[in-house]
Amino acid sequence: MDRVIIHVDMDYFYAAIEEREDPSLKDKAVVVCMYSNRGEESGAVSTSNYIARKAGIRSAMPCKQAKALKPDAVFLPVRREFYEEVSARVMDILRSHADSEDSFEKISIDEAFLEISENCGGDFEKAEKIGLQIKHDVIEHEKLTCSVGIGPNKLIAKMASSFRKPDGMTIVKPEDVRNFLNPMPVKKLWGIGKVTEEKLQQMGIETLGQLAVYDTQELIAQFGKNRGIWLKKASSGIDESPVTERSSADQIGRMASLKEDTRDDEMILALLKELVDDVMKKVDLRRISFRSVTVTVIFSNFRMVTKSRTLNHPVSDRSILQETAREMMLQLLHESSMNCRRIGVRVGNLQQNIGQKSLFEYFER
Ligand code: TTP
Ligand code: MG
Ligand code: MG
Repeated sequence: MDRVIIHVDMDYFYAAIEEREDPSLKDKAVVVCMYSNRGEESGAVSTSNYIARKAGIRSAMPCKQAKALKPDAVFLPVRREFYEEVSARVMDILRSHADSEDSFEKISIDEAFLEISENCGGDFEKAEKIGLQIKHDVIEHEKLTCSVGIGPNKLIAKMASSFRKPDGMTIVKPEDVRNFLNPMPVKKLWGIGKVTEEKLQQMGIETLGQLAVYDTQELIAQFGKNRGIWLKKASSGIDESPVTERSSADQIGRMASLKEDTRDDEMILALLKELVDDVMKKVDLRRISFRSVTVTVIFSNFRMVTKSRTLNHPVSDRSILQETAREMMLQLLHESSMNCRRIGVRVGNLQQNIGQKSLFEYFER
């Protein structure tokens, strides 16, 4: 029986909730802003509705810039806890369509994977009906729209859900995977960021079709073993990763105290780098990849704050860990002006690396 996976992503989630709560916002540009503790002038756009996007407003853009682009837009502050409640109810609806409790994986506040192989018996026509039912249920219970992607694995389902948005549904059958991926620019591959995109561009690789036929050994030489193999597999539409609820049990972390309580960012980042190096030593030793990164700060009054990020796919790359940890640490530090006492970094969602043997089993058939 073919695997059938659904990925659901809510449309302009925070802004859609705000629209639902206040019908007078309908037909207006709505921008939800994350204001920093330095006041309204220094916030970043969390998300915006599609009317605002037409004016060029994008997530992570400074709110000031958004205001300049669309002065008549309605600007609202993020109400994260409220959105979490809505998210929990949406997730319950989605979970109810999965094969079982274990066949469900929430990957962010507004998206999840569900395995429906058994529910549809591997039949993509039946899968389409389940997809429509999900959209119907979400509208009926939460008055929100979502976009649905259906495919033979998580990677394809994820890319399919963003293919038509908002309120879309895209079905990619196993036999259509190559046609779906081939014409796409490489940056559309789930898990490719700016750095990889630029490197691929320098190698003359623009589309996923080109990447899929590129020499594997050459990709490994350029990107390292794990990443090289991943690029080859993913661009060919292959992804065997299972749909599973995340467990936090397996983690590798390091914490340490600063020599003295301090707000010197350079000193804090230097210690963070040492901790990252220690964590990477263990990651290398155990030949594992990680998919989540968490940083922790304990301030001099013993208040503890943490920040986590889930990566698009497992990596065992020092520079990705270093960059991700550094970025989140700076975000945490900007949230308070108090001296820091202790900091920590940990990686989670661990999985064993693919060994040399399975590499050649896979590519020299
Ligand atoms: P997304 O699903 O990326 O975006 P979205 O739901 O707003 O819009 P789309 O229709 O394109 O899916 O993110 C979900 C929520 O996460 C989003 O509503 C707000 C929040 N978010 C941020 O706070 N900052 C960001 O940079 C992004 C991308 C999202
Ligand atoms: Mg969304
Ligand atoms: Mg999302």
